[in-house]
Amino acid sequence: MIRSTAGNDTIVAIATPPGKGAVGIVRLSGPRAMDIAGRMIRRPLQSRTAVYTPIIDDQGLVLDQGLAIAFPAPGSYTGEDMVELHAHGADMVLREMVRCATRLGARQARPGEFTERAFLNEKLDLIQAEAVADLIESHSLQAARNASLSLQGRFSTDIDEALSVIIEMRAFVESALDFPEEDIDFLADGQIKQQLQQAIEIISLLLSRSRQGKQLREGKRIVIVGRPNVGKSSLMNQLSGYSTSIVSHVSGTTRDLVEQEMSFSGVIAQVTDTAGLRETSDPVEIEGVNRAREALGRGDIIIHVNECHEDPVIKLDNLPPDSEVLRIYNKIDLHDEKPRREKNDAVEIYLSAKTGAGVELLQEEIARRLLVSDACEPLFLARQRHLDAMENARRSLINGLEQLRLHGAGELLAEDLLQAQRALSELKGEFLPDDLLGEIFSRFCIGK
Ligand SMILES: Nc1nc2c(ncn2[C@@H]2O[C@H](COP(=O)(O)OP(=O)(O)OP(=O)(O)O)[C@@H](O)[C@H]2O)c(=O)[nH]1
Ligand SMILES: [Mg+2]
Repeated sequence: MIRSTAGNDTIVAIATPPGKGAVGIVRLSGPRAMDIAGRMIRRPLQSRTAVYTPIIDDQGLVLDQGLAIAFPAPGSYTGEDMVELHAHGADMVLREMVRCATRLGARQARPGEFTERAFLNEKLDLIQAEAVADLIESHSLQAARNASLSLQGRFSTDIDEALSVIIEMRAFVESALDFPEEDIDFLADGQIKQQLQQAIEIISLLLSRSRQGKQLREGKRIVIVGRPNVGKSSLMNQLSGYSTSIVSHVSGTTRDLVEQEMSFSGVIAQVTDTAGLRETSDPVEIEGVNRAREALGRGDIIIHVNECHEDPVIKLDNLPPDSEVLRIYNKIDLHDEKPRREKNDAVEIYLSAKTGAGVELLQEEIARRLLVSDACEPLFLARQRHLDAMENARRSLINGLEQLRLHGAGELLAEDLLQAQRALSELKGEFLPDDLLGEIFSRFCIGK
């Protein structure tokens, strides 16, 4: 199936990140890629071979000296004729190379357009295309490893396995509907029931690996909460290593959410400092407290800060169901306490956000919780779109099982199977409307 006519123009973009670098790469893709690049080096390109060459603009000026490599269609990343021009990593030169290519007839690529063309030319399915973006943006080695497996088609194969079971069932059910006189007894046969259960099982397993993978892809959210003045912002600053949040002896200093990305043993997480929780009549602080409660409701790890020997410890409500609370007893320096970790109804850590004593105990606890369990099965770095599609497929199959139980089989089971197949096919990018595809690729970086 040709997904759609991929671009029939030629696109160009810088493929390497902005800034200074040893090497910078400009890529061209499309029917005129060879012609335009050929005019920029004024010598023959060689297929899949690096040619050392001056790179020359349309006025005949040498821009740089570098390499040109041609990848003829269809054996290229996009499936079209492609050329890479490797120059030195100087922004100005690379931008001028792009301008020169556009003057010669190429068009500046949109974000993700190279990968979109790869998808449209069926070099990748949508899951693999999204894995490209995930690999580039991965926050940890574990995430990168799993993105790479998706890119190699590991997850697509799993979806195909579920799809093939569904398609087989559809063929059976549809033929029974077409030839009712054959009177295929679904219940007695038991095969459809078994296959339905098998498909539900495959998808349930995929869903659980995907939920964990989604967390790995997005990074967990850590929220610091507690009463005013207990040292939340001081702790935030200790964790980040610099003065992210304002600290003062005045109760109610923090009003807004203060967010900071931090790395714990190489795994990135989003940490949020919040306003102290208390009843107040100050309208600005009320808004701050509301925001703090909302943030609390979104947290994966809640750092509940209390002052050592303060009583009573306030009870947190609105905790998300799968969240974990780490209870901190701060300001041990004022109470002659030693830094330590205890385990009661929650993990409790005694520390001083002022001196830093005991902060490493908290960092260890956080790091332990950030690592998603390394199951033997790889995780799928899912997006919400994937989870929704799998949920829909699973729901349709469960409905189908119910139909089978109540009515033997029939039109409704056939419809459920069709819906399940459609949901999984959409996951791979088939039957997706163009605007949704456009939106998915627009989140990629330019040049990818
Ligand atoms: N001695 C001592 N003082 C601390 C410690 N942690 C914080 N403080 C002090 O306690 C006061 C409040 O600290 P903050 O970090 O601003 O507290 P907060 O919980 O963010 O306060 P709000 O934003 O008002 O809710 C400041 O004067 C800090 O210097 C600690 O471990 N030991
Ligand atoms: Mg504060």
